Amino acid sequence: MKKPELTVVIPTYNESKNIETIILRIHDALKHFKINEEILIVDDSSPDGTTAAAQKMATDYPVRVYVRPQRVGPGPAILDGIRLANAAVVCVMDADLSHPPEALPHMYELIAEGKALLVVGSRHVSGGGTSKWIWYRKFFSWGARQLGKFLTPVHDLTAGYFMFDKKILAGAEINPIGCKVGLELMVKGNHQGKVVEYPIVFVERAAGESKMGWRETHQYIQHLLALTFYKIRHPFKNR
Ligand SMILES: Nc1nc2c(ncn2[C@@H]2O[C@H](COP(=O)(O)OP(=O)(O)OP(=O)(O)O)[C@@H](O)[C@H]2O)c(=O)[nH]1
Ligand SMILES: [Mg+2]
Repeated sequence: MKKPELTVVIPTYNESKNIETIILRIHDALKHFKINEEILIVDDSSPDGTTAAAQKMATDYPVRVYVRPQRVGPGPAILDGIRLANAAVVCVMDADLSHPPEALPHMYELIAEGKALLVVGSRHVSGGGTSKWIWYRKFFSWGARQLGKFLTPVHDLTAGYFMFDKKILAGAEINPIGCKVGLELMVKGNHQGKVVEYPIVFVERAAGESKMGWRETHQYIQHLLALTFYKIRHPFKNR
């Protein structure tokens, strides 16, 4: 495999219904812009055959599959993916097609042209949005954003779709509580404020089941508290 310019890390658990489509859409979107990618699937031994479905795709597409022995949550899977990425630029996205792969070349361009070190696929800037969210989900999402305003100027701080130059990891202690690795990078990454929000429309998952619940909400609140203490100790970071 030629050295990739971009590694796309996808944590998976029971995503066999989505895996083929997400890989095809990522590859098509990037091929068009002649960007060499590596798609790194980090699967927690899903019982539904996600690993086998991803390995099958690896014969025809630049796919690597890393299998972890048991389910530990998307956060640790994403960190493993980042650690194993071969490219200098890394993107993290979900497998359930909520994050449009067609945004990838545009996000990559912002980094390649030196305009950003971290790009957030954002639902909360002009041109971005969410489809079909019921009112209480909108309310919780709004509440979560209000809690985090002190931490970062980024509007979509719970974004699960983000891309960064690995340089921002140098000397940064990336250790999120839960799955919000993007938020951890916004606050602790060495990006010197070079963060751009690229608008995306978040699409509801069509196949497979959501794995998010109260445990994740609880972890998110703990994570916000930990980052608040971090911010108090490092008030000038990325200013
Ligand atoms: N490796 C790994 N991946 C996971 C785990 N739990 C969830 N994921 C993956 O993490 C990504 C996000 O999970 P989702 O269930 O879509 O969470 P969500 O987007 O907050 O919730 P929905 O909007 O309801 O889909 C998906 O690609 C999941 O397959 C896990 O325990 N291990
Ligand atoms: Mg999802």
